[in-house]
Amino acid sequence: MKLYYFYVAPNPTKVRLYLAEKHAGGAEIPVTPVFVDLSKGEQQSPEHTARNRFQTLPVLELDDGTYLTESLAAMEYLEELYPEPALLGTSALERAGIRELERIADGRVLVAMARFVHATKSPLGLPPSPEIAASARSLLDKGLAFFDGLMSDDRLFVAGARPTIADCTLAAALNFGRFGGVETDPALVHLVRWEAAYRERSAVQSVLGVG
Ligand SMILES: N[C@@H](CCC(=O)N[C@@H](CS)C(=O)NCC(=O)O)C(=O)O
Repeated sequence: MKLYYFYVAPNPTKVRLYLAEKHAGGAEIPVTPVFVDLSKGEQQSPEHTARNRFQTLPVLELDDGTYLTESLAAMEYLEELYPEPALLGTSALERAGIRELERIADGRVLVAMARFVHATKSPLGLPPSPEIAASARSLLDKGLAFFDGLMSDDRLFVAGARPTIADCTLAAALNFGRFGGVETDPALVHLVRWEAAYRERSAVQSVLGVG
């Protein structure tokens, strides 16, 4: 398999974090990373458009030539093939809860963060938009406050005692924010504590420490 990715970009980063966590837990998933330079517009090339008509990253190319073009679909596919260590829970209820947290991290933090960064200091050169920035910031602040409250019980990871895909998505989002000049409000002490501890993990550093 191949994973088409770009450093920092949050959607490929969440899949790379997922793969690093699986690898650290002993899963040998044969995925070759392939760099696509978003800063040069390579996602719009005919080669990449043939992989993904929406011209985005990540893309997971399977050995039979199938392309998976949504980060969550890619992680769920790999989880079904390589269930250990479980990053998506083991019981139906646990899986539902983890999926719910991942979707909240994606919709209310990652997407909001991406909109905010692209409306203020776009690494892709998009024009600034104070209106988009204001609405994205409002959504983002609510999402961040949610996770701060969730983690006020001093849990180690977003969904409890073990890392899951929800950590991958939330960490990828905050990492992109840091890259775009968005620091997490220090008043969100539980979120700040979780992120600092999560970024200390060697699996995480192997992804976030590069680029
Ligand atoms: N829903 C998609 C979103 C993919 C996406 O928007 N990727 C961004 C990078 S984080 C991208 O490739 N942007 C390039 C562009 O829009 O030109 C997923 O979860 O994979």
